[in-house]
Amino acid sequence: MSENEKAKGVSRRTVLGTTAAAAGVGLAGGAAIKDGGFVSSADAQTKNAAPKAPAARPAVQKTEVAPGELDEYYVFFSSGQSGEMRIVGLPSMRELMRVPVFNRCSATGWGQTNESLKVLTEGMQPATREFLKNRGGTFMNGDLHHPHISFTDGTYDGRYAYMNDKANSRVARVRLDIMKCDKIVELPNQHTVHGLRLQKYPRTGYVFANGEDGVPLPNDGKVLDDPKQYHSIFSAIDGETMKVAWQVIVSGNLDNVDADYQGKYCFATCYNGEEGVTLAEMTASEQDWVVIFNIKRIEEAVKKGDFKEMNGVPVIDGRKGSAYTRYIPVSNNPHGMNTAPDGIHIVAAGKLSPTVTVMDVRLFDQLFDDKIKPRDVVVAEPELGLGPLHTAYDGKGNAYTTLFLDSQVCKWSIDLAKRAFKGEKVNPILQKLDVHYQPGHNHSSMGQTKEADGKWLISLNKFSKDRFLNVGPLKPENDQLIDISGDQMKLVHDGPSFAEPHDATIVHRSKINPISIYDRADPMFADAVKQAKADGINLEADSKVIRDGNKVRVYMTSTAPAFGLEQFQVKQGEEVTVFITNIDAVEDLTHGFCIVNYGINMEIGPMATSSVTFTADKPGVYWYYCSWFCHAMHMEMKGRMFVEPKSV
Ligand code: K7E
Ligand code: CUA
Ligand code: CA
Repeated sequence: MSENEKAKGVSRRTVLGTTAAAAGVGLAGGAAIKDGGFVSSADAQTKNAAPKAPAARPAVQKTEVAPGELDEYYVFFSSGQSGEMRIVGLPSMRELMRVPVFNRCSATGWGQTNESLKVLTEGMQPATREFLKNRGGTFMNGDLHHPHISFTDGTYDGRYAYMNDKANSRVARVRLDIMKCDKIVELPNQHTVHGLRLQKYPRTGYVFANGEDGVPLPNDGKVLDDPKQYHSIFSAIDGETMKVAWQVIVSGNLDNVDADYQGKYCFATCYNGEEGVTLAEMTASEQDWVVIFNIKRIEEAVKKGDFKEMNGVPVIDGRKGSAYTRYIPVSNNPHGMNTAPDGIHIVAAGKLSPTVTVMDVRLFDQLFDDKIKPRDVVVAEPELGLGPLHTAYDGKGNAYTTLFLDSQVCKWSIDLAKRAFKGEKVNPILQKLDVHYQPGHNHSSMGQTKEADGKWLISLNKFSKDRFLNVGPLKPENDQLIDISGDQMKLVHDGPSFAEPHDATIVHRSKINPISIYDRADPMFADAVKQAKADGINLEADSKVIRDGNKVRVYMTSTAPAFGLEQFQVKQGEEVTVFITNIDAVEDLTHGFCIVNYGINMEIGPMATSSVTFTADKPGVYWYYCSWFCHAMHMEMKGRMFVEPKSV
């Protein structure tokens, strides 16, 4: 390939084209992958060329949120391999907050404070704890794909966000009153958790988590290259206790999942019905399937003991032929699984097929009673375009499916698709809108609840290419805002984002009610309160050093602009725990605590206590300072730690 071709981005297209061809990835109807699946990129070059004249703007909903005004919606964004959850305001698309979950955070001390380490480690499998003993005690990375908000009666209740870590098979929960992660559970027996959705009715309830990769059970090295003995697992986690309630072994693997509005069923796409381990094997068949799980039957199986206990979890056999599941054949390698707000229709996106498969959940009772055949639950299968990945809804009977390869959002009518399926000569496609470029998920405002309001759609595009100032070879993703309130979709905003939003949940602001000042009884720092009590310390008043053998506990208050202690002394080699209590009961008055040249920093929110433990292994004078700008004399908010050398 010439330098010129490379410069034109041909390499990327060629790579995809070659891989796809090698794998025998065929698209139904003989459709070729248009331009290798990527937009032609003669203009995709990365010089900061003169700006193009902006296209004329059609009349749309107002996106400007003027200074002092607030957004109407919260968007809870995943960040993929960055490992955090992000909060964005819509329609401004301004990033409001980052909530560290599976990542380390320099600002807040997530991954370093005792409070965060407890969250990061308490739900670990014993073997993982052992494995990480000499590696910092926690995983350093995470891959957060799917953040979803807890439900009561089919709509958001503002209690929690739940999310998965594809990298290390974990599920986390963020408390929406303080926007901090309070629980993480590592799923046993499962290798990778990809799709994650919640029970919508009567409430959450269960957190459903798909196992993507198959591995031997147990995965202890006795079986290696014998894929026939590999299994994928589906998990249901209790959203209150954050313990795994039950797991189901499935045939094939699992990709994305969703649940009904009746609390009876959940369903997952499978792209590897072949149970292959190479790309060629995973795409060899004509068809894969959607697995439907019968929640009531599974709960009964747990009650009557029809399971094997593995790592403390009841594991049910739900492979083909089981009473607990049904397998609906769909075109090869489906991806997204999305329930419509009508509570009736569910849509599996074809990915390698230009079609999506629409099923009617009202037929599932008959399906499980064997009164109808699996394919009888399919009520439409419209052909939408190339690479359908995910579907969103407006609550008015329309669906919006992302077309990865076509770089478009396709708006279509569920009703017209059903009529076409019955043979009527109607076209279900209402509009196709170009997005920039290669969309994965898309989301509509309140669209994953029974209160879908049909106002906004965001398209989470995997490539931004020429849409922003060039920042080097690593480009941001592009989250595009689309007005869907009228008959026609209208693109209104480009929003760059760092690696890498897969999924987002758009929630009306009336559903979310965070606090501004911590309650002193907050469980996040209950351990610190307990330790202080044992040491005879009143955290809100006392600043004092407690010596306990080789351990030193340093308690201090922080109130702008001073720490309770201007100095403290420890001995080299001692294990030091510093507890800081922010006694400023003032909105937006956060302090930080950073020890220079000791690698320590943490956030202390208004009326919170934060603590950090380290070994004072370097002797000398070390200044500590407040890292959160809090006062006119913030620079002066500091003190000294003296580390007395070990006597030689
Ligand atoms: Cu489609 Cu992980 Cu939801 Cu990415 S997944 S796109
Ligand atoms: Cu306290 Cu800056
Ligand atoms: Ca397949």
